[in-house]
Amino acid sequence: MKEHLESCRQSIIDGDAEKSAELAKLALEKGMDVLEVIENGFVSGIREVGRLWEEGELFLPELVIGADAMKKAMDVLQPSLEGGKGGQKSLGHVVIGTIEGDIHDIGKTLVATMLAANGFQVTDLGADVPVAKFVETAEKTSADWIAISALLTTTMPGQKKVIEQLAAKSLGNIKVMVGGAPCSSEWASEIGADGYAGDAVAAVALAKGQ
Ligand code: B12
Repeated sequence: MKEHLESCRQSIIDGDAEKSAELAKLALEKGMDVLEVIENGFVSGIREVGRLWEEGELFLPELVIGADAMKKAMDVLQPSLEGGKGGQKSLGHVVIGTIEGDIHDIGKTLVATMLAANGFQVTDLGADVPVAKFVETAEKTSADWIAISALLTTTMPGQKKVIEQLAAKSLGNIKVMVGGAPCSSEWASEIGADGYAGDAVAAVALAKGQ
């Protein structure tokens, strides 16, 4: 198990998409815990890529190649996370997306998948989503939650703008959760969000009110 996780991590650092997809398939065949493979294998790899890039040891094209390898592995694993949502009564409706100016969508998609797998109806608006689009969609669909991802310090203020637009339209009943690497519970309180979660499992617990 440990060795496999280490190989998964390394395939992302190496930017080897063929290998990462193959290791993801192998993990499924071996019946490994998919969430553990994602978090302690592939996610650990992409975070290391980010760290190496920040330290100037990798260049932007290598960051892009690492992200591509990550996506290929997620494409293989995501369907098995989706199991179990059929037939369940919806626990609520969540409108999710990555805020405008920000194209990071790996974590957001993982959160969306986990919410859907745990019985929420999810409308995924994708990445680089305008503030007004979050508000309009949530209003139209009578959503319970808006979940906003931001991975850049420069795009985090967009999360606050969504909350301000909701208040301006008297839609304060729609709850807002925020997340993404630079976010925190302090940030959530500062902007008046209803919650912050650091990973996809915590996001599900938050939406369930746990
Ligand atoms: C992969 C990656 C990319 C890929 C993105 C590919 C894609 N389609 O997503 C590419 C190469 C395109 C990219 C581009 C850029 N990137 Co980038 N990128 C990353 C990297 C390495 C990993 C992000 C990732 O996917 N992590 C894996 C996922 C699973 O984790 P996660 O996103 O954190 O999500 C989890 C939690 O945060 C949480 N979560 C996430 N969203 C939400 C939402 C809600 C509501 C909740 C509750 C929870 C939640 O749950 C998730 C699952 O556990 C990070 C480094 C890092 N440590 O985050 C840098 C990083 C985010 N990037 C960075 C930068 C600067 C950029 C660029 C500006 C680089 C450039 N000069 O062009 C561009 C920005 C482009 C843009 N306009 O958005 C910086 C940001 C610095 C900052 N403080 O603002 C980072 C931190 C790298 C660094 N260490 O400097 N990047």
